[in-house]
Amino acid sequence: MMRTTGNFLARGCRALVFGTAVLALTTTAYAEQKHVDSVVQRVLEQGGKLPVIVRLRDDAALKMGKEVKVGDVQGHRAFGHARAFSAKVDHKQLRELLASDDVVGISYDAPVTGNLLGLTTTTGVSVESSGSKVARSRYKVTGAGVNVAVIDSGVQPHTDLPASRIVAWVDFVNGKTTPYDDYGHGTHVAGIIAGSGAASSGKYAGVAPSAGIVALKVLRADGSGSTSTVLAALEWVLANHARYNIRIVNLSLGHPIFEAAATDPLVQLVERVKERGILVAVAAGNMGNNALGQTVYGTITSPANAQGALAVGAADTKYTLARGDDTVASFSSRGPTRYDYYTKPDVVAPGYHVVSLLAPGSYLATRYASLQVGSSYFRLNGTSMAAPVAAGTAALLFSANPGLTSHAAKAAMQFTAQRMKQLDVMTQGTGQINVAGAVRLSKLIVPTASAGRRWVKGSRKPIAADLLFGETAFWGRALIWGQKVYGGTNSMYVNSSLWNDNIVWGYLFSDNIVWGMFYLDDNIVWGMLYDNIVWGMDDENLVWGLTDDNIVWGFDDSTAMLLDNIVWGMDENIVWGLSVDSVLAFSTEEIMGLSDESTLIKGVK
Ligand SMILES: [Ca+2]
Repeated sequence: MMRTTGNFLARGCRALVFGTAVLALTTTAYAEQKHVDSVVQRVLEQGGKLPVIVRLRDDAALKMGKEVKVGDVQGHRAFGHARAFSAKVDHKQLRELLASDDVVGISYDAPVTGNLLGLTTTTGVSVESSGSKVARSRYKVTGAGVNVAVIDSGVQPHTDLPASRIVAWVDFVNGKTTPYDDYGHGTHVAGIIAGSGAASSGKYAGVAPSAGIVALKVLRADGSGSTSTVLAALEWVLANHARYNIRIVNLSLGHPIFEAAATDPLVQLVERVKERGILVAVAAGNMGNNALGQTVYGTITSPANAQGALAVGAADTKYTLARGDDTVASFSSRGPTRYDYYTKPDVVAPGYHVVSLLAPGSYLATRYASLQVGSSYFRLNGTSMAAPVAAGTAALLFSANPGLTSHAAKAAMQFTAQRMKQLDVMTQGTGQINVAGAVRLSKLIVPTASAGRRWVKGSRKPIAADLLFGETAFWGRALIWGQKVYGGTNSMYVNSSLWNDNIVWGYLFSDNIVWGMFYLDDNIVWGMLYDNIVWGMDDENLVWGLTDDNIVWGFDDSTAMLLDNIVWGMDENIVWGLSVDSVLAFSTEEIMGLSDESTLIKGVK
C-alpha cells in the first residue's frame, strides 16, 4: 500500500505549507472560510484525484442519511458523529464541494498504517517491565469486567486469547462475521493488552489477562488502511460502547499530521469518543529518527495529537526487567505536535522487541518468520506495541476502580510514570508507565469525593514510589496539559473539574505557551543534549517552531524558580544543534523514513 501511495504522500508532503490553509470563497452567499488540509490544498493548486473526508455543516449533516450527495459528488461512507462523509474526487469536484453551503471543510482521507517496525536481531522481551505482573500480583487486578476496542487488522483467536474473550467483532474491510487477522498486527496488539500467557506458562502474558477484546478490523491483509475506515470504526464505538462496556480504545495506527487538531476529522472523532468517558490510547508514531540516525522532533502522528488521547511513545527496556537502564527507542515520535505545539507523547511504555501473540499464516508471520518466538509468539518493535501496554494498564485501573473517569485514569498513568534520566518531555512525556504505581494510586482514589477536596484515602499523601525489580521507581508527579507540563504537583490528590471527561484536556491553562522542562536538579534544556537533532520533519525551507516569537521554552514549575529565566526567544539565534542548511540536505522521504526499506516491515510512515 505504501508503495502505491508513498510516492504521492512524499510529493504531497514536500509541498506542505505552514499554518492553516484557508480557502475563502467569496462567490457563495455565505462567503464562509472553508478549511482544507495541506494535501487537499495541493490538489486544488496542481490538479489530480484524491480520497477525501468532507465535513458538513451541522444542519446539513443532521439531514444526512446513509446516502450522501453534494452536487454530483457521491459520498462513499457517511459519518454521523463526525458530521462528515468520504468520497473520491478530482480537483474540479473539490471546487464544487467547496462552493456548497453545506460543506465546511475537506481533509485528505490519508492512508493509515500500523506503527510497527521490523527486526532482525536477538531475543524479545515481555511487557512485564512495565510493572504489569507486579501490579496483578500485589493488587489482585486482572482487567476483568473491562472491554477494550482494538481498531487494527483484526484478531486471530489464540490459546492466550480464545474466541470466547473476543466479546464483539466487526470487519470493516471484508465484512466477515468471525474473527481473523490476515496481517498479524492486531493480534499482537490485542495480546499485549489481554493475552493470558497460557501458551508460555504466563511468561508472555499481556497487561490485563482478563480484559475482554472488541476487535474492529480496519487494516487490510497488507497492513494498509484509510482514515475513513478508522472513522467508521470509531463511529461504531460511539454507537455501541455502552452495549459492550467499552472503556478503552486502542489505536496503534496513524498518519502524518496534515492540519491542526481542531479540523482533523480523525482527531475530532477521537475527542468525541473520549467525551463518553472512554480512554483512547494512541501510538505516538515511529518517526522519531531519520535515515541518518538523527533525532527528529515534531513527528507525532495523527490522531496522537488529540489532546484528549493518551499518546504513547516506545521505551527500550534493554532486555532487562529492571528499569534503570531503560531509554526511549530512537524511532519513537517526538513532540510537540505540528500546527498546535501540544506537548506529546503523554507517556512511554515498552515498545521495543516486544513478544506477543502470533497469528499463524498472517502476512507478518509468513514474511517475517525470523521474528517468531516459540510456536505461539513473535516479536515486534514500535509505538504500536507501546500503546496497548497503556491500554491494558487502563483496563487494570478501571477494574480496580470502575468509577474513575478516563481523564483521571490518564492522569494517574502520567502522574506515577517514572522519568528517565537525560531525556526531555517531548521524548518521554512524563516518563515510563509504572503499572504498579498507577494501580495503587487508582485504588486510593474516591471518585465521589467533593470537587476541590482531597480524594485519596488515608491521612497522608501516598508514597510516591514503588519497588520494581529491586529498584525504586519514583513517581514523576507531573501532568501534561496541552502545551504545558506541570511538574512536582500534588494535583492528583484532589478531586477537580479537570478529571471530568467533558473538559477539553489542555484548554484551561493555555493562555500563554510554555513548554515545561523536566529536570529540577540540573539545567538541562531539551534539544541541547544532542548534536544531531533535526527540528521539523517535512518542509524543505523552514525549520518550524523557530519562527514563532511568542513561544517560550522553559520551566513552568514552581519548584524550579531558579530556572525560570531560561527562555528560548525565537527571534534569537537559536540552533538546535544543527544549522537550518543541514535540514535541507535531507529529502522528505528520508526524514519521514519512507525510503529506508531495510528497516521497515511495511508501510511505516
Ligand atoms: Ca530494563
